[in-house]
Amino acid sequence: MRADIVSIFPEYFSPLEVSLIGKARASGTLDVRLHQLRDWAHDVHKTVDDTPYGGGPGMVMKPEIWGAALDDIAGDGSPVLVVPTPSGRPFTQAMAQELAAEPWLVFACGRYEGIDSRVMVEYGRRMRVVEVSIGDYVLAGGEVAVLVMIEAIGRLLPGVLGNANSVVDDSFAPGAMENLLEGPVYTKPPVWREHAVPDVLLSGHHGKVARWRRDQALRRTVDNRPDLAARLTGLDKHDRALLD
Ligand code: 6GU
Repeated sequence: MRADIVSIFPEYFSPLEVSLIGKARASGTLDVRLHQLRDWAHDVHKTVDDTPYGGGPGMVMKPEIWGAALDDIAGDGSPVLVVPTPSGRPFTQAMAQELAAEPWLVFACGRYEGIDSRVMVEYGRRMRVVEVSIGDYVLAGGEVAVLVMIEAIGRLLPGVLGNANSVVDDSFAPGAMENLLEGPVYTKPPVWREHAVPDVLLSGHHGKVARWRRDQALRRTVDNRPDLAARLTGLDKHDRALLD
């Protein structure tokens, strides 16, 4: 996958040099290209923003600068243009999976009050444009949201995770585990500061371990995410007893 990122703060993206994503880049699975938006601003102050029509607070990013940048980066190609914004569609595991199947993504990071809306209309004529929010809070710019999205997408690319961390068991992954949060995990020692690991995990009964883990996952989902618990399907009598 190729991922172009356009931002006035390309230095925000140094975390993409380390860990899983750093390795995916080194192996050629993921080709990240950073671009400084101001390189396409040609006035002496490299201005990228202006005051909003209709009045109001803040500044809006200028369409000509974004147009010049996106024309140069996309050329005659047809990437998916991802625009992080708190008013976008929610970023979910399903969206991460969809985007992971694309060969080329361009991330357009807005700052201030956002990018002039005509940019999304114009590029929507020649490529898929998706405005995406990573949650119900407001960040100062799209950079951190793009880090989140690239980490979620990058770990789904072929060969990035070993089989040991199969992505089919992920919380939120469409399938049998959909809408079920993962439960607690433990490692050695068996007792730490008087806290013992639950006996069942040391029992060697694989069936009992699986049942216990599922119960814990259900419990955690009900407690932490009642919205997800309400959408759980395929619950048996035992499960329902646990929810009441
Ligand atoms: Cl994608 N961008 C910004 N600026 N704020 C956000 C967001 C994105 N998602 C949630 N808050």
